[in-house]
Amino acid sequence: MIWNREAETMSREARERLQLQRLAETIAWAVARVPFHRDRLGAATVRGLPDLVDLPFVRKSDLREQYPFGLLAVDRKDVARVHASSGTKGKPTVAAYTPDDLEVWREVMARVMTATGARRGDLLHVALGYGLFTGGFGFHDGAERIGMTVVPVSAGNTTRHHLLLQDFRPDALAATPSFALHLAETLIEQGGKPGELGLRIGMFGAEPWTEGMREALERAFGFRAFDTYGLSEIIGPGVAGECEERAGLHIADDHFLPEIIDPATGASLPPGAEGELTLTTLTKRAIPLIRYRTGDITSLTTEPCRCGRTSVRMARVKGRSDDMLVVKGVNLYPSEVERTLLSVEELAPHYQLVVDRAVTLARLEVQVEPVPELVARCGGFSVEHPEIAALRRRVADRLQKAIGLSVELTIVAPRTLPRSEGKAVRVIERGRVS
Ligand code: DLL
Repeated sequence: MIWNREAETMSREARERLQLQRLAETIAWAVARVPFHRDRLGAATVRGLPDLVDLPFVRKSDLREQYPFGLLAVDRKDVARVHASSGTKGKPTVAAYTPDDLEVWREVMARVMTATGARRGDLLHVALGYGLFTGGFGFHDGAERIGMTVVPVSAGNTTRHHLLLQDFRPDALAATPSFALHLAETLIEQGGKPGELGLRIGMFGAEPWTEGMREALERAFGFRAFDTYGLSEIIGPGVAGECEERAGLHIADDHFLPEIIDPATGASLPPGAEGELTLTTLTKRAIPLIRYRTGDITSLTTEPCRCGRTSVRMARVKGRSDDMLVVKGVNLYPSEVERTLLSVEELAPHYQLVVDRAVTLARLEVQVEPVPELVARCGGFSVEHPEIAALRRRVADRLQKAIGLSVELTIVAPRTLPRSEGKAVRVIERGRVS
């Protein structure tokens, strides 16, 4: 099913015409109302989409400098809702919405959710946080737009989730991949069976995850899992999402214009090349953003999708450019380690990277838990047990081949690594001098 056939299947030419018209409107709107944009864009004229590359970027630091309302292009009184990022790395970045912006958000979320096979009457269990975080409200509003029955459980309180999942028997679950895994694991410990909850669809996002994680989630719950992408600065979840072909995420590019740039030089990169995703809002009125550098590493494709949607698609996000680790001169994203770990049957999908910066050349330790079946077979957990010791050597070897770096691999006892209730923290830095 396609939610908005006209918008989602329009021809390339019609789409580009619409994008150009909306881009010109957005620039005019921003320049007329926001000193920050006026100073930077001045009399910029965009005659064609390729002219976009001549415009300056907006960075997260610009948003912080304009905190809280410096980038508003409407009167504060015309803002219907405010969200914000968690602000773990400084002041939060503020997202604001006019009533029309909220309409756009509902529309793009309705598209993303319909693309997963969700439909009117399906019951959706929302296990994403409600509050300043956009996850809970984004899925909630989109589901109501489709006519789904929404259960707004929010994140945290695992026992409450178990009860409601078992009693309400939802058709779909929206969560971060790491929290969903935690829900499955704890439910099994309580004697429950996640695979028998009757869930058909899992909608995931808000953090990087791999195909291996998708398989682990699908094995545990017996549903099909879909990737949803978004960020609060642009709108929240709903910027892009997978359809049932699961061959990349369809970007709602009639509302958000994507580009890929080289994160080091800022140069524009062609379809297929991996780089940093940069987005321009085409319909946002409260805080329009032109060439916003998301920090997310991915690639784009304009190849047609079998589902019939004609939008540009983006690959799964590999990670944020600022989450990239440089260990002994090798660039590494946590998701690359995840990919290798999750291809090993005896390992559980619970891992953590510990980077020790106290030593001159950063050292990387990968900590990972074994599956409970292995521990049971070994008669309890011991790193010295021959099976666990052999597993350690085998995985260290595989990692070395996959990422080109010899890492210290530690197999830790089951349930020792922290579990996530929202976005998982995959990297722990030790000895960082700030
Ligand atoms: O995480 C919005 C969201 C909520 C998306 C629920 C999907 C589902 P922020 O808190 O502003 O917004 O964080 C945005 O999270 O720049 C990416 O680095 C990361 N991210 C979001 N979705 C994905 C994904 C929400 N599907 C930041 N894969 C983004 C990988 C993702 N990373």
